[in-house]
Amino acid sequence: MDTWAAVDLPRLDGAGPPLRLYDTATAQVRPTAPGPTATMYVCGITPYDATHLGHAATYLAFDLVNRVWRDLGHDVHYVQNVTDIDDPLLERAARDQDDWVVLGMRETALFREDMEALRVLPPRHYIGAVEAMGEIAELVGKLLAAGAAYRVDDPEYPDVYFDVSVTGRFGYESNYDEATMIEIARERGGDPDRPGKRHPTDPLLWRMARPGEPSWESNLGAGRPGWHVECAAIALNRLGPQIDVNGGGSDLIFPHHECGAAHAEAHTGVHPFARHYVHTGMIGLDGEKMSKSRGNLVFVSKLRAQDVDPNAIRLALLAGHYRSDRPYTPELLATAQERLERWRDAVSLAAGPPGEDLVARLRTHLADDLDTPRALAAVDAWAAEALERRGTDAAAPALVRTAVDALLGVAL
Ligand code: 5CA
Ligand code: ZN
Repeated sequence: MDTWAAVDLPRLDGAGPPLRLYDTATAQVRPTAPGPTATMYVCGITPYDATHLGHAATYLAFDLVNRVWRDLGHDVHYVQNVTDIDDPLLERAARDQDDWVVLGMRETALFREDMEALRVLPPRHYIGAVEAMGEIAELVGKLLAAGAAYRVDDPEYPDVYFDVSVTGRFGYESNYDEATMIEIARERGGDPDRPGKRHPTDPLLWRMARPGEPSWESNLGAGRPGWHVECAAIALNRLGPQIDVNGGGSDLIFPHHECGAAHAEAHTGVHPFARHYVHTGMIGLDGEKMSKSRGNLVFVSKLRAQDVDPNAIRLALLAGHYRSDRPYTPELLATAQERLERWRDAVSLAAGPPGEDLVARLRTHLADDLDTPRALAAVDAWAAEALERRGTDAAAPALVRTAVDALLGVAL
């Protein structure tokens, strides 16, 4: 698929400390240690509805990972998928008497526009499940051949499942016990009670064609893939057997990232698949997680249509720490708009307090598990001093404008 347009990324002199991120698997904030090319796979949208502020917050967090790594001089190989065939898409299309292909294309196009407006650096590869169908089926075939997968004993629909016991490590990513895994799998699209499975948490790899459902021909028989193997195949084939960051919202910790990691590791023998499993908190509205299925959504595109500056949306979502579940409120956006104006006023002055110290603080705070609340507070402090005319450094406003652009992605 086409990715979205590149965003201008200015260079800053010098460098900050290495990026440290919280890793779900080891439950620790640990330094990332990428080579010259850092590799990141972030799960993309299921395009049955428009981008809401929860999605945006998640992609903004990984955009900061991208920006901090680039500021440290790494090249970043970033891959994202689009789950353009899955049950939720088919259900929504049926409900609205829409064509699932058209629905997926329309919402993906809108997502790209939203990401571009939010100044999110595009992934190098933006891959739909449908276009990756051949490679997904191939990975399923290899897992079957290796004995890591099996067919359920169902004469009508001999679907293919992954055997979670093969790696001997299932559960290492989420750290959930089996009862918890079963419970969560049931809530999030799994089928722990299906007869014929070896373990309740074994995830679907290939669903044989059902009447009235889209399907693709393959060596496995006509059908369509399970969800986790889609991401495992797309990531492995572009980024290799081990990646620096595997990312998504906290609702992907289990089963999605646990299963994706198990698929990859069963295939390659390389552990861990990701050096860091990084998860963002959920954005809520009126006390509930913002989600397509609940319908309590604030869409990025609606805010844009109301002429809200996307830089203010960025600041609103970066005002909280990426790992905390946090509510969205109209006040959050109003505060962000005021902050944006203050920052713009400050960088428009002829002089300000020296900017080098602020650049160092921004780098330090972001390197510390993306501490955006403190990073924003540091810019606030510089802007307040500048607006009180307490600085005489004529180069400072331009330097701060560049740093806020490069590191926070906010155009002043
Ligand atoms: N296509 C799959 C991943 S392969 C999927 O989860 N799609 S999604 O459209 O449901 O979500 C896209 C991303 O947004 C995921 O990382 C998900 O964890 C994140 N997300 C969904 N709702 C929220 C929310 N309320 N707050 C923060 N992030 C969210
Ligand atoms: Zn995914």
